[in-house]
Amino acid sequence: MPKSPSSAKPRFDVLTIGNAIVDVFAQTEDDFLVREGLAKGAMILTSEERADHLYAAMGQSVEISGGSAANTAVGVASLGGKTAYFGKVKQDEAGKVFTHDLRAQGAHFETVPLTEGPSTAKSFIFITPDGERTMNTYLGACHLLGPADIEEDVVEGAAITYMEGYLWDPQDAKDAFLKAADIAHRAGRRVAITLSDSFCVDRFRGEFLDLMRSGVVDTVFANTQEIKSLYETSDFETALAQVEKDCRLAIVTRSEEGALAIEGGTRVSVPAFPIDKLVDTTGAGDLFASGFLFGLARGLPHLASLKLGALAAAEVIQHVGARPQANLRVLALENGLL
Ligand code: GMP
Repeated sequence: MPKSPSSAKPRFDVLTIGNAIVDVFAQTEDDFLVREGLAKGAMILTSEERADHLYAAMGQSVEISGGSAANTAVGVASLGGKTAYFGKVKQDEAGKVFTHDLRAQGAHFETVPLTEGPSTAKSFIFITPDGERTMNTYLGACHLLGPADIEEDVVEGAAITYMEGYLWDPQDAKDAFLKAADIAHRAGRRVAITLSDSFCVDRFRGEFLDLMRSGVVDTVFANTQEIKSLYETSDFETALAQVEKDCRLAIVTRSEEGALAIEGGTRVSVPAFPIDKLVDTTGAGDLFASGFLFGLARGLPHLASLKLGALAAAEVIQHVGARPQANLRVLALENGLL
């Protein structure tokens, strides 16, 4: 819990920290997932060899900068917020593209890139005809993100520090996470985690619960599957009743059923924003978080923040890729949300 609200005006609305990844997308049939033994809808960690195999087996592809928390930072920037990002790339082609794309949005991104060693992370993402995405991630350079990459002044200057549960996969990143959370709370700022993926929750359930119960994080983002996995229940209401006790603020997304926020015994919910056609769900949760975090950082009521989240998510699922293609601030203004 923050000890006291920081008196200094934040330099950044949102700092996000995560695995820096370039996404490689291809459309595929469900049969392909079955043949390759891929759990539909999941994020699966893969070796470089296996990634090479999947790339060779993949149809025509398109590469777009990604990384869950980086997508969220870009979404906040697109809404007109000030953002910063920490994540590790190598100075290779993919790393340069990733860096360019973040900075092009005006985000502060100064994490020192690797000059040797593992290459920039890539996620090979298969989009099935129903719009679902199945991700296969080679983490590469992400394994080298560590506590030394936490820029203390940036954390202190961010109203909210938001981190991925995915950071629990590379070894040193969890120490980076804990260091950032500590600095943020000592500066009176807010610390949020996204549970990232239900299989990720399965790998680190105990640790994620500890983070919430001990107050290392004060805000949690999860989708239906993740929250059910966290509490090992098939009943959504049971999971909600638990998370309400474990964390000060919880935001739960429910795909086409919308989303809700729970704080201090009060629940606020919104429907999903209407869409014309579901193309690719990659980034739905990331962009939902952008909208909510932007609203939270600017002191909006949760209902307004949820609506911004739903709007940003609706934009990103109507095209391939997890970065917004439209200016979200313009969209929000057109829809009377700002
Ligand atoms: O999954 C995060 C968020 O993305 C949800 O809370 C919705 O706002 C949005 N979303 C995800 N899947 C769908 C969908 O199939 N239809 C619509 N309209 N929104 C979705």
